[in-house]
Amino acid sequence: MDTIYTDRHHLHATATVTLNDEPLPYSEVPARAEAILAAIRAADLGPVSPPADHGLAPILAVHTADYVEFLQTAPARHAAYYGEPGPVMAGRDTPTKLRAAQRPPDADFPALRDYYTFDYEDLILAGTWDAAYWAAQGALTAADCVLQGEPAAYALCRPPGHHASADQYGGFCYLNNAAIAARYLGARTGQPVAILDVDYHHGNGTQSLFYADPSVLYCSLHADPMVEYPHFWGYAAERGAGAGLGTNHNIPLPLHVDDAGYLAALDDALAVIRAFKPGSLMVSLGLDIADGDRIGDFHITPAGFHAIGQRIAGLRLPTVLAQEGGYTLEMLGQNALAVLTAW
Ligand code: Q9C
Ligand code: ZN
Repeated sequence: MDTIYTDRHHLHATATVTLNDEPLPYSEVPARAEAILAAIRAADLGPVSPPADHGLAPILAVHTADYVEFLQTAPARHAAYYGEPGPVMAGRDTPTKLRAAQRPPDADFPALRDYYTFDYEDLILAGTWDAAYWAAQGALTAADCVLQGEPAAYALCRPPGHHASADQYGGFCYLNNAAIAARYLGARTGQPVAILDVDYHHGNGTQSLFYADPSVLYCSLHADPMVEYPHFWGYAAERGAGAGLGTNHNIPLPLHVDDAGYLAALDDALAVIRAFKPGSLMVSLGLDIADGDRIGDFHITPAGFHAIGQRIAGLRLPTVLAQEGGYTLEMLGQNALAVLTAW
């Protein structure tokens, strides 16, 4: 299988960031992608290629122009407002959960910063835009591989994407790599696209982007939002809207689910995808469902990951996989390979 990877993700790294003179704890680190890359190379999974530049157009087919401009300029806006460089960190003085219809004025940088995020844990660093841009290009380049006839391709994306909506970042995500590639696949093939999201967390950004779109099915297995991030989305009752009613399918799972419980739910998801009759499949590949993950609380073993890969590959759809979460460095390579070697 082809892997698309660039080391430009290192531009988004919080290692030197401090908060009140303490290092900032942050699990979404460059070593995640390095660990997966090393395993892919050691196992000789297939060629590793850099992304091709598809420009801004496919990104702007998913994200609003004002949001993209904000991500590009946030560090400079921060410096101009505070008189010192970033990092840009959301504050807690604006009611962002009650999303205002009105974008704040440019002069009110703190309000603008909080307007474009739905949580308080992410940073925009000087290199965040470039890293996110190239992650999205990686997903698009993996999509090109399947458009050219490969059965599957893997985008080793960092930062991840599935929490990012049209105009908000959060949950370590800035540009929604999977959504960008899914919309591109749909446009290029003229056929419906299914997105299967196996990350531990519900992909609220992806859901929101395609909620009323009947041409894209979003189907997600994730920890019950009643007890897990992102808390406000991911319930089974969220089924789509308007012409897209019925093309959103959430399967919340209890904490501590094991291989058998997960695979039974996955079979339900795959039946929904088969019934939708997509022309291609986008997989949001979160490895934070692993037993022992630093953030996730599921218990999927390497054998479980391989079974997950085999069942998804059994759909026999042209498949693009984009890396999402997964936080215990020691396990990422083995678990990624367990999935990818199923093709
Ligand atoms: N105390 C992805 O996996 N933080 N994002 C949870 C834990 C948010 C995860 C808080 C986790 C976001 C792509
Ligand atoms: Zn996750």
